[in-house]
Amino acid sequence: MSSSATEEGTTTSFLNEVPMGPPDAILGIAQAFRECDNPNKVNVCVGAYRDSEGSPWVLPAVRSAEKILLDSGAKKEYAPIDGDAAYVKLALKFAYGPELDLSTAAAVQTLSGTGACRIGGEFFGRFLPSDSKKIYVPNPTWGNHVKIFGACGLEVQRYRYYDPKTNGLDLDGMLEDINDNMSEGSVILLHACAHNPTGCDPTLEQWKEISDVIQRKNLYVFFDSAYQGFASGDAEKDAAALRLFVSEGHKVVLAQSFAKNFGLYGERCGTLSILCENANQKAAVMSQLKLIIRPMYSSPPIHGSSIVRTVLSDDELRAQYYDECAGMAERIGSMRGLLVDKLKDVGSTHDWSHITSQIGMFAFTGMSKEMVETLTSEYFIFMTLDGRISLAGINDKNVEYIAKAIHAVTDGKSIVAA
Ligand code: PLA
Repeated sequence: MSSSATEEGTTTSFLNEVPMGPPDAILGIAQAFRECDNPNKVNVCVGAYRDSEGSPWVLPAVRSAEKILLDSGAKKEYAPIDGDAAYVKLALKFAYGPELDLSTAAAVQTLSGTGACRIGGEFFGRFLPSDSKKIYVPNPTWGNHVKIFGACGLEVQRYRYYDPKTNGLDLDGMLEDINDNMSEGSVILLHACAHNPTGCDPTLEQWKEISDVIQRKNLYVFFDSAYQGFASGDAEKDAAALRLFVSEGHKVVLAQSFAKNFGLYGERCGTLSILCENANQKAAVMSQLKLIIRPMYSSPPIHGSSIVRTVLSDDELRAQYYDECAGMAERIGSMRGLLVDKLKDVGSTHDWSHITSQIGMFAFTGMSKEMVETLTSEYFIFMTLDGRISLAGINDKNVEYIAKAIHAVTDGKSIVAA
C-alpha cells in the first residue's frame, strides 16, 4: 500500500483520496428502503416478485427441486469454467425452443443476467473491429446496461424506443435510428420481452420490420432476456421475438436470466449464448469466453443452475413450473387494474390507461423525478426516479395507501414519462 509521512509524522493513505461514489439508481433505493423505519413504507423499487401478502416467494417447483438435490446428496464440487453443460443445454432450449439445432451455439453459464451482459460485453469489447466497438441501447433502458457495456470498452449510444406522448413504441423513430444512425457491424441491444422500464414491447409484425432493417444494416443482435414468462405469463410466447430473429437468420447473442421467472434472484443463475456459423467458430468463441471468465470469477455458482436443471429435466416439475410462473405474471397483471381502479376511486382524474396497457413487472407511470422524491420523502414509497413502479410490491393491503399518495402528488399536474 502506498503511503506518505505528513509533517506531524502520521501516515496518510491513498484511501483518503478515494472519492465517494453515488449510490446505484435502483439498488441504492432498495438500501434506503431497508434503512427506513416508517411503518407505512412501501417497496416498489426493485423488480423482485412479492406474493399477495407482500412477502418474497419461493416457487414450490423450486423447493421440490431443492429437496430432490438434498435427498440425492448433491456434492459441492467446482463447476467447469463455462458452467454445468446439462443446465446450459436445457436453459438454451427453454429460450430458443425445442426445435432449434444448437450444436454450433457457444454458450456458458453466467452470474445471472448481469453477468451474461458483462461477459457478452467483454467479448464484443475484445473482438469487434475497433471502428465498430459500439452498442446501441433503447432510450430508456435498464440503467445498468449503460454502465456494464461502458465498462467493457464499448461506446454506448441510445436509439429512440419509447414515445412519452403516446405512451407507446416509437417504431418510426427506432427504425430511422437503426437505418440512419447506426454503424454497420456494431451491436444493437434488444429487450427480448417485457421491456424495462417502459413495459412496452413491439408486436410480432413490428419485430419483423425491426429484424429486416437490422439485417440490412448488418448489426449483431444482443437480446437481453430477463423476464421470459413475465410478459404474457407463457414462457414460450415470451420467446417469440428471439425465435423470430433466429428464424430470420440472425446470429444472435443472448443474455438469459433466471432471477425473475424462476425466482432465483440471489442464486445468480443465467446463461450467455452466441450463435456461431460452424464448429470452428464455436470452438474459438468458447475458448475466449472461458478466458474472460477464469480471471474474473473462475467458475459459476452451482445451486441455482442445479435447480433449473432439475426442474427443466423433469416433465412433471416443468409443467408445474410453467403454471407457477403464469401465476406470478397473473398477480402482477391484476395489480395494474387494481392500481388504476384505486386511483380513480381516490379521485384522480388523470388518464392512467397506459398502466394497464403496459406489460411485464413494471408500471412506467409518467411521474416526474420531483413527484417521486415527494412520494418517498412524505409517503415512504420507494421507487426509481424515472417514475417506474415494480407492480409486484403492490397488494390489496397497500394499494389504497399508494393510490392516495400518487393522487396527492400528481393532482392538477401533468404526467408525461421521461
Ligand atoms: N436485464 C434487465 C433488463 C433487467 O431488468 C435486469 C434486472 C437484469 C438484466 C439483471 O438481472 P439479474 O442479474 O438479477 O439476472 N433488473 C432489476 C434488478 C430487476 C436490478 O436492477 O438489478 C430491476 O429492478 O430493474
